[in-house]
Amino acid sequence: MRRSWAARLWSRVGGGRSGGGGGGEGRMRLWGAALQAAGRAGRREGFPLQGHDVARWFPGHMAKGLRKMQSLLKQVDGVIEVHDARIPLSGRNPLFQETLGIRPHLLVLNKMDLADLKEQKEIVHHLEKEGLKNVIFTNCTKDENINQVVPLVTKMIESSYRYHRGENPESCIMVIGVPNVGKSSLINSLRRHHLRKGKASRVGGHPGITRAVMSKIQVCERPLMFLLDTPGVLAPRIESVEIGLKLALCGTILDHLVGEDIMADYLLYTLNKHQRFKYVDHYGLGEACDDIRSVLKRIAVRLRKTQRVKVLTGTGDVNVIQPDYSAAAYDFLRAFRSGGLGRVTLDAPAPREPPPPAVATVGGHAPAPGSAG
Ligand SMILES: Nc1nc2c(ncn2[C@@H]2O[C@H](COP(=O)(O)OP(=O)(O)OP(=O)(O)O)[C@@H](O)[C@H]2O)c(=O)[nH]1
Ligand SMILES: [Mg+2]
Repeated sequence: MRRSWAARLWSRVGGGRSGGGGGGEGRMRLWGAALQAAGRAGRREGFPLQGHDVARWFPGHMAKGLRKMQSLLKQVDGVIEVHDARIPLSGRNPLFQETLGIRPHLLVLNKMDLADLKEQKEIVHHLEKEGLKNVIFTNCTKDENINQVVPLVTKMIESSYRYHRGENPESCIMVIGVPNVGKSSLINSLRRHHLRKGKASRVGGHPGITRAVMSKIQVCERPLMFLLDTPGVLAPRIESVEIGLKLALCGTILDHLVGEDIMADYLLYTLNKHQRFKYVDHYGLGEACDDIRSVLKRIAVRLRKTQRVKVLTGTGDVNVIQPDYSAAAYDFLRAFRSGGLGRVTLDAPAPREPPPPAVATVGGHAPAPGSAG
């Protein structure tokens, strides 16, 4: 299939492991180095997107939900936009900024437990440049950083030019975001943290769990704060196939609308590109590889996921046992989504601009304007 010279080279680099002399730790180190080298040398330089459509998924409940959210905007004091920390720079619905972005706005990058946070600073810097000054990373399943949400929202509301609270001490915040990013989980987590109360909003592992704008849910007593849960809303037109694939990998679009096969291939491409090689150990593959068919075949064999296929030959029907590629792709996606393949961030922030060149000074003083060098 799509097996470039580089991929072949990669397999050879990996293959050198068994042939190499020595053993134990030395070999492990060598193997680690080989993987690194392979990561640089053997991965695909790009992902072929031609011939693929951008997934479209804008069912009725999303359009209805968005209308309702717009109509309720006047009654809320602020907006918490929840997004997936694995795609901090892409996939947010631009309609939110256009139609709902006028209120005090907090961006919660949730599922931080699944994201590779080594470039967190660069990401925050990048978002700041886009005008997003209030960003928090959270893990709603373990209530990590949840204690920061209410104080920050309160501060944002109080410093907003619309703030004239008068007698009414309560605030109401709308929680928005694309599907399956953890909006309802955030509400439940805040209630657990501040009120020691159980779930108030239904949560689920696939997109489209919350179907309608819900009534106000109290999440804190002091200060008195209510949150409005809303259905996940995707942009009616997703910007590009690549963003669609990232959204799909994070489970915000129904898998079958995109196709598990291309999602698995894009996942493999991304893991290799970002040098996240945990999948090699996870499936006992022995070596990194950039050919999805070969990876899925080995996953299927390892998981004993095979299927009988009838093949018509000249002498009659023959039952052939084949690897179940779909089951393997599904397992690969599920492992990624549950963190089994390690922490991965699918977006890479643009490199920071280099600092301006230092002005040469003489004796600690900058040269006077217009003076000769
Ligand atoms: N690993 C991890 N999983 C999370 C986190 N927060 C939520 N989840 C899981 O993500 C899935 C979606 O959570 P929901 O709270 O239903 O997401 P939602 O945004 O309300 O989804 P819709 O209502 O469908 O738009 C569930 O399986 C949650 O358990 C988190 O911080 N880390
Ligand atoms: Mg929900």
